[in-house]
Amino acid sequence: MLNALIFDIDGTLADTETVHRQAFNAAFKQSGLDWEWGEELYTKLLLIAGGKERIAHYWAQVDPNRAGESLAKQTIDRIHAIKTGEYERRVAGGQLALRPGMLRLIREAHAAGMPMAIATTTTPANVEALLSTPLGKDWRSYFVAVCDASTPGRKKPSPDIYLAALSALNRTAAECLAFEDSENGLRAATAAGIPTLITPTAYTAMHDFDGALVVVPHLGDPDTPMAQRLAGTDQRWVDLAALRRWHEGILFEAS
Ligand code: XBP
Ligand code: MG
Repeated sequence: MLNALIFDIDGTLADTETVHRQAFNAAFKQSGLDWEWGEELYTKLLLIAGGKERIAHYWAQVDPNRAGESLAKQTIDRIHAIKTGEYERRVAGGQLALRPGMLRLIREAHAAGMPMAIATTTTPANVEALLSTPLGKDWRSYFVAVCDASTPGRKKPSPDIYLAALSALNRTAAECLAFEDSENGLRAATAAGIPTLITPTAYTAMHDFDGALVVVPHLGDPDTPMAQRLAGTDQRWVDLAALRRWHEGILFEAS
């Protein structure tokens, strides 16, 4: 029986990666670096979870000698702090809307007393900046736990962040449903044993989602319906009842 929902942030609750990419490029420029991450390169770099890890990976590719120096970690931390400030500035005040259906579902689940948690690789300040307008300044009250880059453990595709969320929720993996956008996220959630719903973005549409419980383009809303309808209904958006049906194994009908 479905007893908790666990949400990824980047690419899932909101299509954030273009803004992240813009923030990285602004930080590189402010740091006097001639690095520029275009969409094609960033799509590849997104396979590395974590902004600091992504910078380290790229630096090792373009300048392995300097990337290996003892002060490299301090340099990366400095660049990433600038990047986080640039990201916060770009999403603050609701500048970046949540993806279709996410706000509606979170409110429905909250009203129904369905426990929820967040399991993200991203920096805590980014979650605050993204959610404090659509969910309000007390956005944390919607979630039993917010597991993020400050949570001990390895980053996705390791299951660590989802195991931390399960522990905070005090739920078994089988009682939960995870929402993800990427192959790394799917691997992390399924390695923790959690059935997973995938809503891809342009950055992850080409990923392998084998093993997902269901893949939908987005959760839809009455005014932004999905192209498909839900099995046995004329409804074209995902609500708690649909999630319960999928979780019990009544699969999605695409038409
Ligand atoms: C996606 C990530 C993050 C973001 C950038 O996180 O891998 O690294 O791309 O944010 P999610 P930071 O698990 O929410 O999909 O620079 O703060 O890491
Ligand atoms: Mg994601």
